[in-house]
Amino acid sequence: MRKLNVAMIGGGFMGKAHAMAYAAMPMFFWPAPAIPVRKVVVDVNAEMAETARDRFGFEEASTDWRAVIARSDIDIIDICTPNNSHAEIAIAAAKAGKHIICEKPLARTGAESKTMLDAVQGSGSIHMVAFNYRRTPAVALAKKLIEEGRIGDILNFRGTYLQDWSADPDSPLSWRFQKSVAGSGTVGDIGTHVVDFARYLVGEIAAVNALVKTHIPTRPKQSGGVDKLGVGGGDKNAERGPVDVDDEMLTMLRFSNGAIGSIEATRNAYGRNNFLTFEIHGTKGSLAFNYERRDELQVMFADDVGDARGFRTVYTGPAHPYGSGLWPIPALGIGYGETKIVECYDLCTAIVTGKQPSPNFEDGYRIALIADAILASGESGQWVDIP
Ligand code: SOE
Repeated sequence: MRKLNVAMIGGGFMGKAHAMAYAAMPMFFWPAPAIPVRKVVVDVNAEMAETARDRFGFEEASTDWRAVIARSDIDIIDICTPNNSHAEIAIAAAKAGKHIICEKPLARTGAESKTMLDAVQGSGSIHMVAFNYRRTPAVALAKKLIEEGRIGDILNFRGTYLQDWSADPDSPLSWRFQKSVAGSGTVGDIGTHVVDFARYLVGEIAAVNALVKTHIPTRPKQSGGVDKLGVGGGDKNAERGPVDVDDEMLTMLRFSNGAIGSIEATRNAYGRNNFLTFEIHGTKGSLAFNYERRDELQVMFADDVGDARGFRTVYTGPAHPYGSGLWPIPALGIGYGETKIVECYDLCTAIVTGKQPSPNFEDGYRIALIADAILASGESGQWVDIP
């Protein structure tokens, strides 16, 4: 069976999820499209790189991503670093003809994302951007039902991504609050996951009209090399630094196919943890999903008989997308880790078949343009067309 040597750049929170997927993917999907080999992990200093090697099961550790990209034995460059380094690493990887998976959002802006798209075009690289939530079987099932016409023509998409890890004004100044590193706040970090759902399930977004707000203008600075998220993560008495990104967004959407919709995203919604949802209304029925109950898809068909009309709960399992590789009966449950295992399966399948996966850098670029338009509309108060 073909082996694919992986070099993972960044051994933090996302590195953990990706490393687990490399190890577990062939355990779930067998025969696997290929066996990913955890070859080398790169981190910012030798201690962190060695720790990541021991913890995540890589053969080697390095602090020099350029030298790793130059190696002829590496097939996949996996970018798990903060947003400001995605472009430089991806462009170097594309020049070296490597396959690339890049954490989301693709980059800080549409213009920066375009440099990455230009680099992969014609390079022979397979490229993927890691919007993993569309790999939840219930979300893929929604896509299948829509494609089969089971809810008719889509009229409306209503999406949310609500979290509360930054609701406390004394929670630490993660890089996610710094424009130079992150590009934007909720818009890029979590709003883009919902934009990915909207494009995947409904179609291209033509225009947005948004409200964008920063509620908490300063936060305590962090010390140490490891980024801290949320309550209890830092020293609330530390010197405070500026937050120069948004922490809440709300936008109306116009889709190219005539549907309309909305997206709300915030990391300051006390009581909401990973409340990533959509509700979709079509001419023949409706679908609703909530990631906090990610095994379930709520489905309503308008032609159900009168006294049984209403949403039904479909628990995903072997009969549903990716189900044959996951667990043998419905409702055993999938988690965040399984979405990454499915993502890894789709990446390896793309590499062995030579067909670009989705979402790829083209999708990442389109999503970045939509994020730019949301921010511009938040500034101007006007509808903004997506170029
Ligand atoms: C923080 O909001 C975060 O870690 C996001 O960056 C991820 O994309 C999301 O999956 C979980 O929350």
